Amino acid sequence: MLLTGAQILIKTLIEQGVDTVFGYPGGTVINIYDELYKNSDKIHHYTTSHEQGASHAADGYARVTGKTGVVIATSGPGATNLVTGIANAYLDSTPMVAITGNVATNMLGRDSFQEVDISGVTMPITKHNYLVKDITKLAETIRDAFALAMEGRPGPVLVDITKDVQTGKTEYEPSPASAAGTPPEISTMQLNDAAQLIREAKRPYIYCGGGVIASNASEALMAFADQIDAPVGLSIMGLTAVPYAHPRYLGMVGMHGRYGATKALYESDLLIAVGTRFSDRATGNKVEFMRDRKVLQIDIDPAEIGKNIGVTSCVIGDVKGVLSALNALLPQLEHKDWMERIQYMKEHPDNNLEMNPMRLTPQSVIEGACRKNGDNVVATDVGQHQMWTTQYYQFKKPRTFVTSGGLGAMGFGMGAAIGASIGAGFKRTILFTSDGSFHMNLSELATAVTNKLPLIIIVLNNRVLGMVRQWQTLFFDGRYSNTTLERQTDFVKLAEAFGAVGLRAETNAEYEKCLEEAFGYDTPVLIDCTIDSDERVLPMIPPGGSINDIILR
Ligand SMILES: Cc1ncc(C[n+]2csc(CCOP(=O)(O)OP(=O)(O)O)c2C)c(N)n1
Repeated sequence: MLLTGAQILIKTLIEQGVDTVFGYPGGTVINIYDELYKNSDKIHHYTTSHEQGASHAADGYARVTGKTGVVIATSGPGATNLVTGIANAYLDSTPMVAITGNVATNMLGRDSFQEVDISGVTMPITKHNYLVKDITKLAETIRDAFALAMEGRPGPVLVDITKDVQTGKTEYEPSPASAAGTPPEISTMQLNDAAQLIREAKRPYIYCGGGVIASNASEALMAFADQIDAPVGLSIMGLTAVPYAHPRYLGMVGMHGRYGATKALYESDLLIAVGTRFSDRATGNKVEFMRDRKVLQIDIDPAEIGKNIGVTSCVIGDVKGVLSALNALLPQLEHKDWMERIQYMKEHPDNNLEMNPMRLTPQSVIEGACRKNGDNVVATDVGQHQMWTTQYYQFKKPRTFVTSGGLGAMGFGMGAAIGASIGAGFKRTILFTSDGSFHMNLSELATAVTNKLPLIIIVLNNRVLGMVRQWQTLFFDGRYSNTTLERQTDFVKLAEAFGAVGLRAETNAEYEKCLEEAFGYDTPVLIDCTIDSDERVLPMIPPGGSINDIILR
């Protein structure tokens, strides 16, 4: 079959099972968009307000579905607008294929109109990227890109396709979807060593990250925790791997983690790290973090072993496979005293937040929405509201929390919530955001309205860049440099201007009424919640600190 490059691209996307893409048109992808138009019964394209929003939407879609998210952008500014989304996917290990157009091959490298060397720009933030200059390589490149995005530790792959490749013609041979690469074989020696360490441990502690979710290993993890009789603390990316209500759940570890989760980690004698990369936000002072405990690291990515934390032992492999193998190898273990101590730490967290119950507090905002939302999807932006969500939202199922964990990109939320809602089958999705983050990509409200998405956007409006302000309060003697923006934006009117419903709450009673109303709509609703500018996220371990430095009040 003789087809154009643009036709081959769409055919190969359909081969890969892609039925949803996010993006924004432009001159160097106009041929691709023409083919999308002709194939709109097979692939639904969502046009966002900005390419950054499209890249975050592809990310949110991938996290909720477990499939690879796809985003398309034109050359030059379209491509560079994807960079934050690609970096975000890289740091949070989200499978993504980003497709960009570029100028014709004979115009490359000449500073042509809208030309940017996007493969060069994204080299450090992709698993791999391709510049396709030869049409005969196009189909196999797309297939490789999908295989690579999912293989081993997932991540983003970029394919930059020159204009002449899109318009040229070549033979196309259909092919089945790329097979998900077989995970590396698990070493029996490593398994035996790990089992030995676990048997010897008196106070084992499981610390799990996003790898557990990526590997769909939630059930295997809970079975493992039961079998070795250990509690589970989580990184931000690991949240949802264990339900909030599970007796072994301790919550998030680290700078803004739960007190009990971090304290118990420090009291453990064996830390079993599962699918996590030991981000500095989680570990704080690495010397203190390591003191007096052995570390067993389980990860599919060999490059992660010992990268941030020296380990006693490791097992390289798909997390689900490793946990099941360990379960088969180990007897039922019991750590009665340790688990009693854990229970005590969980029930006696010295972290009473000084929130005034007469006002609308972050806790009441998040818990109120949680009570209503059941087990639907939650997205956040970045800042204090993100951390309050990790603390108070009672997640029930994996793949229901979409947040910018590694990059911490303000502006992530709107795009991510859109992609997540679409991925979950147009399901109700709550976005917790704040005035700073929301200002960054609020134009995506238009996308949500156009597509009639059942989003509830809850703005924890403290009228400041809260998280930075909190640092200024604690470490800069209250010199609030540029965190009090004094913007006059009326979020209710703004929502209405975009065609969404806008509601406002200043008290708990008003908030309850707003929630009641919001859950009655199946189109976007924004609730502007007034909270105090000085609310803090506590506990907090200062950067580079340890449990000894924890701030509780
Ligand atoms: C794109 C981007 N720019 C700057 C920052 C640095 N930063 C981290 S948190 C924060 C404040 C966030 O303010 P807001 O969105 O209002 O949330 P709040 O902390 O008030 O809940 C800033 C500026 C960032 N994370 N991302």
